[in-house]
Amino acid sequence: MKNKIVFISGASGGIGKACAEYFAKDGANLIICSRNMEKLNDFRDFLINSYGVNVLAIELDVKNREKVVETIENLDENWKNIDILINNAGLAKGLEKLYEGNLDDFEDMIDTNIKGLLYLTRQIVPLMVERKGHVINIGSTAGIIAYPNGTVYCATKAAVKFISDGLRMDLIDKEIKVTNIQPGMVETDFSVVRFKGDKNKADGVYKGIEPLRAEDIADIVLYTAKQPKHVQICEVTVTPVHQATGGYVFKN
Ligand code: 8X3
Repeated sequence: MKNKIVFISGASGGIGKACAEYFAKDGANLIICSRNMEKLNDFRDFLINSYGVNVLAIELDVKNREKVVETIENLDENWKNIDILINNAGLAKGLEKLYEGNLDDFEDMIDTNIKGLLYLTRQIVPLMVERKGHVINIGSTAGIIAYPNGTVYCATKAAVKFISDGLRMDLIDKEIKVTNIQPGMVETDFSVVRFKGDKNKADGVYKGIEPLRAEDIADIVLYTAKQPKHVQICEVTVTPVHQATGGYVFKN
């Protein structure tokens, strides 16, 4: 990945952060974005010092359409040569029956997981069409089969699958690959965010099962990015050994 430019949303924690480290270790230069600038600046310094790559850290809430447009338009010309876009920013909020759920949570998930991904993709893919590129979306097993109390989250990840499929078709005559990575249970702060800071509840999700780690996903993302130019990995579904679907899990 030497001299490649990789743009990663949601890069201050979890899968996005692990991806940034794996790509930096492999020599890529990075544009890392997050809402949390304090964490992001420390992480940028760590990446530069540890791996000697160039890293641009940008405060960005992908929900903010104007800010996304402005951020990409205002990138220095060199940084506009983005080779790989990793659409990682996403979240689950709440675990409730749809008819009892919180509308603000619904909107937060839809605005981040679908609209934010679309804003970035719409701005960055045109920068790739004259050259070549790769869009890697972080979907979910939740986008393949719904699970109880997760309807809206699952629907947003189903949208990520269909956006990935449609974009792959739209780019059929271009040298641009589209990959949808669909992880099952990954222990990050995903469940802490879902349960709005309730750490006990979040820990309960992963009790009795060995979940995936963010690094497991980063390793797969990097693998998909390193394929020969004629090889496009369209989808990867990856779960812990004791998880079959989002809602079907064996716990000891
Ligand atoms: C997260 C997958 O199974 O934890 O995208 O809902 S799961």
